Amino acid sequence: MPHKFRSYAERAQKHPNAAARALLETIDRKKSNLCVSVDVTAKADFLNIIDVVGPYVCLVKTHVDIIEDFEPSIIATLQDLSKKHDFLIFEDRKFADIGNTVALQYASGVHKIASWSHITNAHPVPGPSIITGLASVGKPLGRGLLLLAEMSTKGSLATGSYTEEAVKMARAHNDFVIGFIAQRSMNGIGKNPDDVEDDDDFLVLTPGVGLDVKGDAMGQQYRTPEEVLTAGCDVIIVGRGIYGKGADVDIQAVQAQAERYRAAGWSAYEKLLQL
Ligand code: 5FU
Repeated sequence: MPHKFRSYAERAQKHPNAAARALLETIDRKKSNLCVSVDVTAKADFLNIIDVVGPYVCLVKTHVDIIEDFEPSIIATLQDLSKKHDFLIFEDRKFADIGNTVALQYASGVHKIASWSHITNAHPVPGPSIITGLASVGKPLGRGLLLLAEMSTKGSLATGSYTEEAVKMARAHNDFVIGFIAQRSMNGIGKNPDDVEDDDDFLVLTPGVGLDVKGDAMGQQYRTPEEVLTAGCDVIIVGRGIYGKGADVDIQAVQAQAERYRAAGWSAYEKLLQL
């Protein structure tokens, strides 16, 4: 691939999308390419974990629909924590319906995702209308969208021409689509390799990251931060590797793991910068 490795700071200066710029600037400022995925079901655990990992992350990823005792004040507190610790918010909603429906799901209902989530994501399976639908809500608010071009799970169907079509859809809507959930760089995919005229600058956020285990019992597959960064990904997404697997959250261990993954992600990036 003809693309030269560029620093987060350099990319931040040139990126046309406000949400992408904000994320790249945050990564550079905090020296963290770590996104923590906070997949816990109790409000207290959710907010305690975010308060503890906040200093170590550029982004907090949520699945708000799994919180048992959800109430709108959780969002206000999440926004306060985002300001206190200087991170952005990514609701991992994985929209997958027709444009009209996803626009309603994004703006309305109990969660009103568009009003607080800087970044969200969608499956490209319905075709470009899913982007148009979400953009009608998100673009005026300065939000950014990621397409799921690949997944981390064993046997994922998002491969080959599906991935390539996702990249083409993103390229055609790069005022709102800032990048992908994927397992490697998506820049240049589906283009003539000699065509360096209009370089892509898609962000790649990558789940399936773990330092201690290679997978779980339900098809998840893990790679190390170094493997992921070397494959051209920009942000490592870590869930259970940081907040643990037991019913009780050990908040000191969570803090230690967040710092461990931040350091691993950042040293992998620094190695690439020096090549
Ligand atoms: F799109 C994807 C994907 O391909 N794999 C994922 O694991 C999303 N995820 C999410 O990342 C998943 O929904 C979890 O929220 C998180 C990974 O959590 P883990 O505990 O690190 O496995």
